[in-house]
Amino acid sequence: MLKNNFLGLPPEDCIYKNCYFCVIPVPFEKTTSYKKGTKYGPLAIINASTQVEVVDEEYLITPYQMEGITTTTPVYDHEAPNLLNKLADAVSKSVKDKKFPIILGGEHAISEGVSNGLLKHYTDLSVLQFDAHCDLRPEYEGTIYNHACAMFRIKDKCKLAQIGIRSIAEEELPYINKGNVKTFFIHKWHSRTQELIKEMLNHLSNNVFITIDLDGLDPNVIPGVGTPVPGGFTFEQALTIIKEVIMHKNVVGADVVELCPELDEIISPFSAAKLAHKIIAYQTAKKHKLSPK
Ligand SMILES: [Mn+2]
Repeated sequence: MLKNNFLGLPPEDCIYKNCYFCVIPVPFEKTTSYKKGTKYGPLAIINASTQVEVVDEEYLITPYQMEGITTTTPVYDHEAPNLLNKLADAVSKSVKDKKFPIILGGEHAISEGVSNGLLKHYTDLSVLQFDAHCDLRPEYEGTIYNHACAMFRIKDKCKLAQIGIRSIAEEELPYINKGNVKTFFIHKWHSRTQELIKEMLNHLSNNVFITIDLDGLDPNVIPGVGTPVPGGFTFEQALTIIKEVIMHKNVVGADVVELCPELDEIISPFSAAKLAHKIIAYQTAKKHKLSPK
């Protein structure tokens, strides 16, 4: 266990076997194309999480006391294929142990490992992707494991709803709104969050993995990302969408990736930590059939 766990909880409250939520740090960065530093993301989120209040303000609950939050040792390998296998095993183990895995990246390429781990347990898995970018390139800069390819192989294994999208490359065009992929460009949906949620829920199967590339949010909200693009979701929009998908589907895991703390040491890591804790709070509220206060 890390000395500094998620939320900075006393070690006796974070014993693996007693906890439902399992935070898995993955400080992997190999292919970042613009600003580097996502390998420092997990530690920055965990450090910032010690400043997040343990009470959820919407439900007036203390999730760690109700369900427990443990933080595992980081999953790491220098090579992408090995890293993806190790991460798939770690995620699969947490599901086998009846836990809810929350992975902290690291660059977006790690999400394939998360989905592979979940696919061992859920055949009808679908993916909700928050992102400015489609991440549908077959390969980029000489590797199929580039963060710009994060969703290319995932889409062949499960349904994919991409939201917040406002950056697309020519080679991604053939895959937009084809097969398993439903791409929600943000310019069409920015002022229609409820309709977006309805359409998105229609596309997703019951078991959902939420992958949050932090650049899906607006750079005014989270400036510390490797490849920022203006025009993203507000924090409130992101929370509304996450809450609705958790309440209407069986969300089975989540990741929060692409934080680049060197570009913003305070607001972005804190916002990422708060987002992760909101996922925990919504899951806890759903499990206990609670309504917002
Ligand atoms: Mn992105």
